[in-house]
Order: sequence, then C-alpha cells, then structure tokens
Amino acid sequence: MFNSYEMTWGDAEQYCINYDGHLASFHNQRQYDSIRRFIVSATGTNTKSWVGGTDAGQEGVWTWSDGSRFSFVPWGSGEPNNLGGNENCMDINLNGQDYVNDEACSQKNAFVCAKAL
Ligand SMILES: [Ca+2]
Ligand SMILES: [Ca+2]
Repeated sequence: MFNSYEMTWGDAEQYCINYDGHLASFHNQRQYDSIRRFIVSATGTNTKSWVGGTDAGQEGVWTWSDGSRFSFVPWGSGEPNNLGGNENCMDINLNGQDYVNDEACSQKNAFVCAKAL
C-alpha cells in the first residue's frame, strides 16, 4: 500500500501497523525494483518514500521494522552517512533517483506499507 500523506517515519510505521502491516522491506534487487515500480504506478513518478529500515536502536546496525533479516540494500553512493549524527531511518528515491538513503526520522515523507503474509 502506498500512502502519499507525508508523515514522520515513526508515524508512518504506526499507520502501517494499524493496517496489519509494517513499512515495506526488501531483501533482493527484484523486491527493491518492485517497490519502486509500485511507487511509480501509484504516483506516476519516483516519489521519495519511507521504507522500513532503521538504525535507531543502535547506530550503524540496521534492522527492518517487520523483523525480517537485514541483508541486501543497494545504498546510494556514500550512504548511509548518518548526516548530522541524526539519520536513523531509510528512504528511497532521494531526488527521484534510484538511491537508498538514511534520513532524519522526523522528516515527513510518503511511504510504502506491506502487509504481513
Ligand atoms: Ca544512523
Ligand atoms: Ca544519508
């Protein structure tokens, strides 16, 4: 499910939980590509969106909010850079590009939820 209403990462995750899901995770290129295609189909463009990655628990240790194992992530060049010591949440499509970034969790973005199967 794509939601274009912009929320902080925490509010977005809570929104997804209210619909029996979590922010989306991906574990290989195919899943990553399919999330990006889904965003394009929903918005007509590569809208910057939260997904479920976070290192808020321990800096540099990334986890998925759905509890799945953290493995494949095609980070953008130089990411994650924890800019300002305060980037603990993952978004994709930075500047409309194929780019995975760590971002300040307080930023408000559109987001993608995925329902647990
Ligand atoms: Ca961080
Ligand atoms: Ca970053």
